Amino acid sequence: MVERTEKVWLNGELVAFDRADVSILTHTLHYGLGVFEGIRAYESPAGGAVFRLREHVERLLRSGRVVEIEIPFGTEELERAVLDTLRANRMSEGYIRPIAYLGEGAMGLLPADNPVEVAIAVWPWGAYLGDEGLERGIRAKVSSYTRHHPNISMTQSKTCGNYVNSILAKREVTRLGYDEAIMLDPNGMVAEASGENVFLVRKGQLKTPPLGSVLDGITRDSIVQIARDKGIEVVEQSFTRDELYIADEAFLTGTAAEVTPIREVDDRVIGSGTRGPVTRTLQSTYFDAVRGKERKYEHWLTKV
Ligand code: PPE
Repeated sequence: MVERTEKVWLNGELVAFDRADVSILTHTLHYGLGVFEGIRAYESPAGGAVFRLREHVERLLRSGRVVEIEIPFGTEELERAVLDTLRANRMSEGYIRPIAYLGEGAMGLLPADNPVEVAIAVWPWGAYLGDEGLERGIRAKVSSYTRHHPNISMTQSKTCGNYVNSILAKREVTRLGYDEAIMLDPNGMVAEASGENVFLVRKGQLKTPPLGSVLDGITRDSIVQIARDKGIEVVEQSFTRDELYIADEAFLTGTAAEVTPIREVDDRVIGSGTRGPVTRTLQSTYFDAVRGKERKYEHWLTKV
């Protein structure tokens, strides 16, 4: 179970965790139309810092725009709120979960005047796919569930309801003994994992599916920048599941999962069956960047 912290930010105020309750008629609870973010803060030599706070807050606002949830706070207010929530809980490292949801008002599928509520919770969260996963890599399986078609549920918004599809996929493959689900888009091309973007490495080149059926991941973007800075060629190009089978290396990226190597897909060993050299380099630079140990990427950090 996730560890409860003392305070939650709710609609502009820090309140005790137990007082941050919602009504049973919360519209989002019934129909899934809400938007959320996942952000991490890390301990750095200069104290706690949030990784790419501005980009996460902006994506939250964009998510709202896509599904017509008008968030009644601006970028700077939300940035301040994230920092205040961490401080109120005396946390310099951890996971941050802002959520904007439709509160109590109308029921039914036309939530015209339901209030838009905004909450920010934080909690300590270790390696999402395990410490061993970060080091040795995880075993993935292609799910029988297809990832969203943009005309069914749009993919550029982190909409709460989108994650039903992710949960079905994740449950399916973990029940079979795998660590993570890889999902194909409606055309059968690799899209993303249940909550991470996917990359492969082949002949020194890095490849990740283009935006369309995948979320514009902030870790994905960070890895693309880090790779290009290192002179590694990066292409955003669709690929099939079998291209993944014959990759030299593969890995997942996400705020929660960070940079997690994939050592097997559908029981095919990827490359050497462990974390490959390109993955290792990118992962290690990523961890240095988030922990304030890479000068070049210090602009990605906001001090708590
Ligand atoms: N795709 C999906 C579907 C997704 O949910 C995430 C984040 C990503 C890609 C990677 O995006 P980014 O975090 O900006 O690099 N998934 C969040 C939710 C995890 C959860 O279990 O909750 C996350 O990583 O915070």
